Amino acid sequence: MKKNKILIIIPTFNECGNISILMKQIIETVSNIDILVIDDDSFDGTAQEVMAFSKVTKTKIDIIVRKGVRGLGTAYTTGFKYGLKHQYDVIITMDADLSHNPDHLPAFLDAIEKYDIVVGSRYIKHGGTINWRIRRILLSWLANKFARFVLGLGGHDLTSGFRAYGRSILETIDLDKIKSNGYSYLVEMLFLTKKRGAQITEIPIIFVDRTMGKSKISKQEIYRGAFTLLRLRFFSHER
Ligand SMILES: Nc1nc2c(ncn2[C@@H]2O[C@H](COP(=O)(O)OP(=O)(O)OP(=O)(O)O)[C@@H](O)[C@H]2O)c(=O)[nH]1
Ligand SMILES: [Mg+2]
Repeated sequence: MKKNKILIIIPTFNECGNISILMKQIIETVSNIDILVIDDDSFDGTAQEVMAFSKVTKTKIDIIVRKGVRGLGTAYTTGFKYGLKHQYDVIITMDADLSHNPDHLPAFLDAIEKYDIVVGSRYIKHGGTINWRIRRILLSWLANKFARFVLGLGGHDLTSGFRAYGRSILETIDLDKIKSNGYSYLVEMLFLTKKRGAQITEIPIIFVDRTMGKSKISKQEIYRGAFTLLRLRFFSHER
């Protein structure tokens, strides 16, 4: 069966300079997709940019502006709930900062026909990163090693946010019970879905480090992420 109702969700915080470029590239690459932006009340005009863009395109673009909350994890949850409620078959997540190239989307759509989750991986053959600072390479490498070691997960790029999810696997998860709210959310998602027997595959992506806008990853977030994985390993009832 062809999975044909597709939603791309894009969490944003101050991505005014990037978001329209990304949406334009997406629309030029794949047809019959809808877009949902989850913006945490950016102060650089991201939401206004999205609304203005949505008026000049035929593609269905929706935006949820969350006030008084911040966090990548709960932004994803908001997006997944929207996707399930509106009967999408496939939900794709992408970063707004042009790190995730829409040219890869057709490969995601192919693979999601056969798998529950498709993860865009920088660390398999034909995958890679462009322009990465050494600190980010090290951090990403360490985060992956740590996640694999602590949780025993397979896969090579457990923190990649470029993914496609089939609706049925998302339906098995109680999204409100996901406790991570930073980058460890992505690892927790794989951990929980794996426990439910998800068929997960990786496809290669070339990740381009952001050139516009600011990074949102903080030291505090890194420590919290590591702690979250340990909590999942030792205190989760899901084991
Ligand atoms: N809604 C929402 N989106 C967020 C939040 N934090 C980050 N994002 C978005 O999530 C995506 C990934 O965040 P990035 O800052 O690019 O994180 P990263 O790729 O690990 O780090 P850099 O590329 O180095 O900046 C981007 O689209 C951000 O705008 C947040 O608190 N709320
Ligand atoms: Mg980024």
